[in-house]
Amino acid sequence: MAHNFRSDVAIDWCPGCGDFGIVTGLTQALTELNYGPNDVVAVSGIGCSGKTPHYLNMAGIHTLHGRSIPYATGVKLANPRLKVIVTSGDGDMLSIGAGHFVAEGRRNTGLTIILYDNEVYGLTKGQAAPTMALGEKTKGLARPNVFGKVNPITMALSSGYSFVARGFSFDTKHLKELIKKAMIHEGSSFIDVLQPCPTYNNINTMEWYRGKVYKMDDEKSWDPVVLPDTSAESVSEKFNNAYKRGLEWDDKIPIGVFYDNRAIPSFVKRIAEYLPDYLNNPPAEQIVAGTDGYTNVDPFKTFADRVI
Ligand SMILES: Cc1ncc(C[n+]2csc(CCOP(=O)(O)OP(=O)(O)O)c2C)c(N)n1
Ligand code: SF4
Repeated sequence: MAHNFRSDVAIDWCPGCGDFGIVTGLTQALTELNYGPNDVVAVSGIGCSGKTPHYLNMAGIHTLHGRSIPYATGVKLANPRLKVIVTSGDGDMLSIGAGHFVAEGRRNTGLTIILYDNEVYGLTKGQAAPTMALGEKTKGLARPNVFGKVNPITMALSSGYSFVARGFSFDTKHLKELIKKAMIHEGSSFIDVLQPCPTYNNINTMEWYRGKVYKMDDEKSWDPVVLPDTSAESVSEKFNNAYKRGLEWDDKIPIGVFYDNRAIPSFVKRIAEYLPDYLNNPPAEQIVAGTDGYTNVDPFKTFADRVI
């Protein structure tokens, strides 16, 4: 029988919050991919979005503000067989966590990062998050936003993420399909999910998004996939097309897959190339202590063997 990924914990998000649609899309994707509770781990930072692991019936870690990626990287590298999902707010990921976000793009570890993008810091009462436009004034702000905005899509592309997509939390079916694609992607995947925060953001509402989002996947000519035999010229064309689409944010906002490069080896694969036993005997499965409780690990030998 398929595992039920929704936990019994009562959800305390506000009515109408876009977070609900993300959890629905995520749990449906995990079920359709036939994962069991021991196949996946969810890691979050701090924020309304950070509560997600509590609502999932599987292993999860609610970590420090902005630090979900380092924790998730540790989980993935300790046991590369696990699928590791990061659920994080735009404040958590792109403000305090921005350095980790960029570093993860370069590594391509194999995490699936889901950005809960509501343009505000929901949990701390509606301050401007890094995705809010300069001069915007939501009801949570005393004065118009004085900061410029970052663009999560172009930021992910420039950081090196090999799978970059955008979904909308009120199109759960479409989001579920994006999450499935992201999870089977070998390298790191990033999905920017547009979601309303009805409590603090009265501008980017469900209706506002509904009137603007369109699906790139509906266009027959849109092909974001790079395979190992794709020519260098075509790779740069696909990347440039993705970047150009990533800049669209006016009357029309694209959702769907911007870029899906399957040719870049994941960090796990790169490590396995110089530590031949890594995948057969990953750190999480090694016996690190004897029956006396003392460590078996000899760091001097480990480094002598592995570091040139
Ligand atoms: C080191 C640190 N700095 C600041 C905070 C306060 N804080 C808690 S949640 C949060 C922002 C959450 O916003 P976002 O990531 O956009 O998530 P949302 O609540 O909108 O889902 C902040 C600044 C904290 N908990 N820890
Ligand atoms: S404050 Fe906003 S983001 Fe947080 S639960 Fe309420 S509606 Fe959702």
